[in-house]
Amino acid sequence: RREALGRHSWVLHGFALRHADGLLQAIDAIVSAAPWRHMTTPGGYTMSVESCNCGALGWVTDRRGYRYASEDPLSGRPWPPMPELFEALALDAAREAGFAAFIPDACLLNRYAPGARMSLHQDKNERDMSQPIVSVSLGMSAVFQFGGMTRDAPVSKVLLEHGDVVVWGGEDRLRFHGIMPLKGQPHERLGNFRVNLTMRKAG
Ligand code: MD5
Ligand code: FE
Repeated sequence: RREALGRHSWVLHGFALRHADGLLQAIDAIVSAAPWRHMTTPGGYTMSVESCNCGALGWVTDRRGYRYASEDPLSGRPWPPMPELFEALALDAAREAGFAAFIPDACLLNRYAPGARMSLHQDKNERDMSQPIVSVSLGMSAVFQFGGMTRDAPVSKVLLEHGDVVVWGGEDRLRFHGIMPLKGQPHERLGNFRVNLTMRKAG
């Protein structure tokens, strides 16, 4: 089922379900090389989500700011490569949402435990804003907040469940968005966690 979120954004319900096992295996391999860590914002706050990256570029934040980096600051080594399954799924989902030939070079993995959240923000560290963003939700359900072009614009709420894929492009790419504090039942596969993959063309 394809649900319109905005004029250029879609929730593809259950789109990643048949790949869940492969995705979870690939995630285990990634975090054994680039472990989950709480990053620090430029303002000095520790993020409640734990993050890591795979692909040529990875999104990082610390006291110096937000940016994309080709190496993991924890190890000084390149991020683990993007699994072919991630790339294929992103390309398929983007095509389903009307964006041809999306080739991501960056995948941010976010892990939410109960209470973890992501406050309203815009994604604007990427070079080419005409490229869409594809996100894959796994594990516990979360309430996604989809806002407008300013922080104070009204926000709609959408439940994102295990296997859902969301594609944002065009004018919706720069909307404010966030994740409400995680709560609810543990997931049968992931227990007390939600994991989100955010695939982007960053460079
Ligand atoms: C998450 N992550 O569930 C979300 C999924 C992030 C982040 O927001 O920056 O790590 S991606 C949601 C998203 C991405 C790009 C644009 C929009 C939403 N949008 O315009 O609403 O961990
Ligand atoms: Fe974001």
